[in-house]
Amino acid sequence: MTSLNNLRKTSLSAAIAVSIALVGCGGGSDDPVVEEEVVVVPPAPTPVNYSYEVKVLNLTVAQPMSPLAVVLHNEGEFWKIGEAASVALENLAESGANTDFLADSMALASASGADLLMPGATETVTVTLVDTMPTSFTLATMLVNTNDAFAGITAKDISNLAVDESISLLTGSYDSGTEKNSELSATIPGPATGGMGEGFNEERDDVDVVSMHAGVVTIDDGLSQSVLTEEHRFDNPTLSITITRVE
Ligand SMILES: [Ca+2]
Ligand SMILES: [Ca+2]
Repeated sequence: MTSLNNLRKTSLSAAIAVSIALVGCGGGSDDPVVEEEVVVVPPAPTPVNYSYEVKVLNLTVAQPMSPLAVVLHNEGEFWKIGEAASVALENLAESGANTDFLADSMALASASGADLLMPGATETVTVTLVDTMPTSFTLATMLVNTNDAFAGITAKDISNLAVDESISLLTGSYDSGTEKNSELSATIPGPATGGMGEGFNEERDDVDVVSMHAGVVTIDDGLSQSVLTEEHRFDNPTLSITITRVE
């Protein structure tokens, strides 16, 4: 019994020694070596949102705008005056479809308007980029009672925009240069033709460079083939845009 008691005491002493080593970081040469791997799991970083509310007012008399295409990016321009439009821009400017434009490889985040933006109407679109601060802002929309006119702005610098700060601007309109401005009923997809005119086609029968739009002629100014009237003119700025950083 005595030896058994001694063994128990010895075991108890060893157990105490282990506890000391663990708790007190004893490290004496007689202590048993106890290595415990401590895995430190850092807390997941909180995602940082860079979020922008984009408020757009259609300033025209009778030019509904196709669903807004809003893009945050860090490089490039989505069009350049004097250079050919991308196919995605051609599609947007001729038919109003924005899917390919929003999916451009330069886009880091994008958002679409819900529907047509009617004359005099306002829509707010929110677009958010996570963990990367965007430097550039692009917005495009088709004037749907035209052959291939679009309005918007590309590569607007928003890098200095702090939370709760806004940028307001007016934009004019561009001709994508991809469809002749015939103003024929068969070529205009908007309500001026009851939506019966053609949208996108692959042909480029215009000058094939983007320019500021010279405006429509209309039947009221003597273009007898035109399905458009004086109310479809857009000689003034066509969009009022306010970009507010909200996060
Ligand atoms: Ca054109
Ligand atoms: Ca075309």
